[in-house]
Amino acid sequence: LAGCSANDGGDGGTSAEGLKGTGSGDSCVIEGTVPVGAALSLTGGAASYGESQQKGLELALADLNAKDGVKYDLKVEDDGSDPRQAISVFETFVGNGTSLIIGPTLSNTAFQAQPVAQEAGVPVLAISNTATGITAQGDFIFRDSLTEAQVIPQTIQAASEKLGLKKVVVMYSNDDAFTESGFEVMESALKDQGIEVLDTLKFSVKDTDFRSLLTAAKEKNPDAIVVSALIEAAIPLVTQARELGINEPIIGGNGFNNPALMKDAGQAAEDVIVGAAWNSASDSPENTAFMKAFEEKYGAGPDQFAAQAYTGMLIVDHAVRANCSGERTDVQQSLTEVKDLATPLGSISINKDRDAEHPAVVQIVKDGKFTVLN
Ligand code: 1QQ
Repeated sequence: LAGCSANDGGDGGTSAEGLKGTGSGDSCVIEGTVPVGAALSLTGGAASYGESQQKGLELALADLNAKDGVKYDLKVEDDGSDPRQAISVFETFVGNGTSLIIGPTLSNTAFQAQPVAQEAGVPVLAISNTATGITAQGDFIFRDSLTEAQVIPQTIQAASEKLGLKKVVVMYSNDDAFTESGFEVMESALKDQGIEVLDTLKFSVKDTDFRSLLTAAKEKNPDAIVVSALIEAAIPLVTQARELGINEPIIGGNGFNNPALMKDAGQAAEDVIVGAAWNSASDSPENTAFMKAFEEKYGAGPDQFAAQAYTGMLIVDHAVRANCSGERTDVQQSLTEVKDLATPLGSISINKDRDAEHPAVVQIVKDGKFTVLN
C-alpha cells in the first residue's frame, strides 16, 4: 500500500485517513480531496439503472466541487450486475482508503458486497436498494432509497381506490433478493387491504418469455396484475401481456421505475402503475434546479435513479461537512444525524435504522410518461 496515505490531492491517491479539516458545514475546509467510490451496474442486466446513476453522481460531483472548502474524488467502478464483481470492487475501495462507498446498484448484489465494507468499517450509502434488510447488515450501511415496504402499500392503496381492485394475480421472479422482497411486501399489502390474490406465478430473473404464465393469469380474470421484477423482465412481460389481450392495469415495484419501460414496451406500457421515491413533477427549488442542470448536461431528463444518485452525493457532502472530516468513522457518525435535508427527493432524514425517510409518489404511465396518479 505504499503511497496510498498521501493526502496531497494531486495524484488522485488520497486516503480517508487524516482527512480532518477545520470549520463546519459551509465553512468546513479540508485539505486534500475526499475519495468516494461508487460500485454501479454499468454492464449486465441492471446497466440501464447504473448508467443513470452514474450521470446523477457526476452531475452532483461537478456541483459540489464548484463549491469552496471540500473537494471530492469520485471513482465509479462497474459491478457488472454481479455479486462477485461487486465484492472485488468493494475490496479495492476498502483497500485504497476510500472514505465512503456508494452502491451497488442491486439489492441482490448489495447483500453480498456490503459485509466487506461493514467488516472494514467503511460507510456505505445505497442509492437504489429497496429490499428489506439492507441496512440491517450493519451500522456502517445506510441508504437514501425508499424501501419497497415504504412505497408498495400506498401504491396498492392508491391503485385500489382509483380502480376498485378486488382480485389480482401476482407475478414475481423468485431468484433475486429485491424481487423476492418486493413480492413479500406486495403479498402482505394486498392481504392488509382485503384484495384477493387469485394466483401467484413465479419466474426466473433471466426469463423473457412470459406467454404461458400470462395466459394462466388471464384465465383467472384479474382486475390487475401485480409484478415484482427487474426491468429486463418487466419490458417483455408488459409487452406480452398486452399482446395477449390483458388490458388491465399492471402494478409494478421499483424495478419498473425506468424510462426503458416506455421506450422499449411503447404503447404496452400505458397504464402501468408504479410507486416511486422521486416525483418528477415536484416544483421544489432543489428539484427544479436538478432537472434543469441534468437536462443541460445530458440533453435528456433524469429518472428516479439519477435523482437518488444525485441526492446521495448531496448527503455525502452534508455528512462530510457536518464533522468536517473525510475519515470513515466521522462520516459514518454524521450519516446517522442527517435530518430534514432539502434535496430533489424532498426533505430527507436518515432514521435510526439508517434508512431514508421522505415522501413517495404513486405514478401511472400516460402518453409514454410517468404521471402522478391522483
Ligand atoms: C433493488 C432495486 C432495483 C430495482 C434497483 C435498481 O430496487 O435491487 O433493490
